[in-house]
Amino acid sequence: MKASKVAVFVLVLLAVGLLASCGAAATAAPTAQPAAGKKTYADMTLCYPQLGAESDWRTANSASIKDTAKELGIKQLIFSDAQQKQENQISAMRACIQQKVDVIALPPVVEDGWDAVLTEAKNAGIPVIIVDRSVSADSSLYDVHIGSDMALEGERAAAEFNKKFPNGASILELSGTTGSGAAEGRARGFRAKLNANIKILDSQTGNFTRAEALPVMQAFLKKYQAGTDFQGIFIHNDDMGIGAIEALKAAGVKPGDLFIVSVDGTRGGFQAMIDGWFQADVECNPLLGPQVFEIALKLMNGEAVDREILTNETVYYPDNAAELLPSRQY
Ligand code: GYE
Repeated sequence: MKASKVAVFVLVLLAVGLLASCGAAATAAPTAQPAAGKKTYADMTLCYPQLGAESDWRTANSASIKDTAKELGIKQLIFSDAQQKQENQISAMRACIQQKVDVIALPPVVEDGWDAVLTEAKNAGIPVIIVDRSVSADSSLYDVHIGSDMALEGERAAAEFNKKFPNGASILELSGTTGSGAAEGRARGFRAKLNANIKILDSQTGNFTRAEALPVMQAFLKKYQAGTDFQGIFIHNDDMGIGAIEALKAAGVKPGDLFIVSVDGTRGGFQAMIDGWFQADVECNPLLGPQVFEIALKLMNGEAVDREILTNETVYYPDNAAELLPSRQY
């Protein structure tokens, strides 16, 4: 090609390029496209070191995370199950840090003992969302907490006992995993609001599982006479409530003999209300997937987020449990 022809060719190329870019600018939808350099869900690798599979609440929480990841089309979800062991969660987190994931969303099994690994994530520049239960670590070590107000749930449970027993009573408590934000918060809120004339006779942990609650309830029933020594039970989740019901049935206790308040609002809890075992079920919502990913994307893009995002919840009662059960999602 001669020099003049080359020049014309280059000019034509430049003109075509210019036209193409003008056209693109004119037709691009201003909001549908991500702003230049902005990350999208397709860029996201999110690490979710789930704490276990101890309850129906947890199963629903895991499903919410997995389903939302699929719906949004994120690049990769690194999901693991720590079987209620903090050391497993910590090693899963360390593997994610090594892999340089974009965001870690951690549902911590217990409150204490996270400082070291959170510092490692921070030093690696990986944002951390604490999901569901809280941590005791300094809030500078993570970006945001998304979950329920566990103390408020305990307060709501206490209000039910106060209403039922204006002249006082003795009750038992079947509590969740020792040292977990859920159990500690519920116990704290419960004690803060419970009337002074209602005595907590005994409190033992059933680790949030049906299997562990059953023998705890059996031991309670050996020690204390239902109806005489105690009139009610505060149970920290529906799964433990279902385990406790088995023990109560075996001991000849009938639905309604005791005033039982549980937490979560799972289908199992609704069934227990319909069957007359639970007199109230304090809601705790596990469907946190959509919020977790929305906040994760904001963090990836360096956008500001609230430091504490609390779930809006209520209390359910037996009177409309049968009506609501078919629409329960977990
Ligand atoms: O109430 C219980 C689960 O942390 C809120 O953990 C969660 C609790 C929930 O095992 O069922």
